[in-house]
Amino acid sequence: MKKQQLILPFTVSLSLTLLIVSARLFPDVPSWIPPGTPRVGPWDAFRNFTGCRQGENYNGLSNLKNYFQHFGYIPRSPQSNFSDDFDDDLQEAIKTYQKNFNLNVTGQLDDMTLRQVMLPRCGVADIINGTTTMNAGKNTETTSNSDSKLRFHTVSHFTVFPGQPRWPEGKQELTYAFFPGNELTETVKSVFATAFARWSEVTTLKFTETTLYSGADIKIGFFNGDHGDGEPFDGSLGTLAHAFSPRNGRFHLDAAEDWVVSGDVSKSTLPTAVDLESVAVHEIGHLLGLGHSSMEEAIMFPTISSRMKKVALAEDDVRGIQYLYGSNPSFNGSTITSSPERNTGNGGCSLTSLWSPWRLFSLLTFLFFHFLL
Ligand code: TQI
Ligand code: ZN
Ligand code: ZN
Repeated sequence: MKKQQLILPFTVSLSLTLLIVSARLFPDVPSWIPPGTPRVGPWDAFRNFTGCRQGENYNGLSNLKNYFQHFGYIPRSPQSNFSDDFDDDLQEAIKTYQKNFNLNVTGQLDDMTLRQVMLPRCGVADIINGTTTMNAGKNTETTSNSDSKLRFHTVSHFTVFPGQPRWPEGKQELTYAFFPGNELTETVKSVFATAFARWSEVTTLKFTETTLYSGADIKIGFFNGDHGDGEPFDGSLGTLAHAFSPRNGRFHLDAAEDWVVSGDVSKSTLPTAVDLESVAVHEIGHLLGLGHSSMEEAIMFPTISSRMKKVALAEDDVRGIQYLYGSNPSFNGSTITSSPERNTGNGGCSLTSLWSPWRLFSLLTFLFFHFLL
């Protein structure tokens, strides 16, 4: 029942959107975003702040402070109107940001820093309640590598949750189950199985599906909006999914996304298409105890674009999961590449920052048919 309610209008409007797109507008994606075209992001104006100096005042600098506040680098305060002064708070924010993104920690608005700022990114803050999920919260020397000789050669970028929660050591086998109300097809379930296999390949963990939802270690479900855990979903894009740290096991996906289950997501005509396996691999990392990584290739890096597929674990993800659970004796590292399967499809749209007429159009078409049917 529920499945039909959810999926039918969805597929109908989806296919109509696709039809309209190919009939009235453009045959496929590359024709409207030519390869190599620099995409104009909402934060492009920040380019003008290159070289700004501390202690001086620059028109519009408060917008940059808002950006840093949004992502957790400047604490929220009751008086929220920022000045255009390059003050100490801003400099501290820049330094922490530079640490998190592996930039030279200069506290200056240099070219590389502003380039990073202007990139599309995940809408979720890097620092929540004063705790950074990335580099800056830790001391590179005391990271995971116990072998002191290796310290300077293998700087790890992965993170774990505070207190290093993980699944019990004696428990090699974790069960997962799908929320029965979703009535997912075998094809959808197999995407999760593949995603789990990517992590079990490199550790001694095993994942098996069980039909007993209430008794499963990991509970997977697609939900809309407010679904009772205090972390409501927000419709298309924005938050795509969330998973809790061990040993909670809840793995929720936003039912309102245009999930791509199979096929080439980069060829999708929908700018809002999101690759299910890519998100599943990332969320499973959280379920197992990994936080975000500051290494761009990593599955646990906190940015992914729509119409992008990124499913292969990077070395950093492997180091992270093996730090928590040890390695799989039969894993020889051969499947790990330092440039994992990533597909930017030259037009990967930002999750949070694309308000093109195109997106508006498809959104409206979607809503139109959604309510019509
Ligand atoms: N969901 C966030 C995420 O999974 C939720 C989140 C933020 C979170 N911080 C967390 C979950 C810490 C657990 C622990 O990162 S999301 C990406 C990414 C999202 C984001 O919908 O924004 C992916 C889901 F990292 F690429 F941006 C999947 Cl892959
Ligand atoms: Zn939830
Ligand atoms: Zn994440």
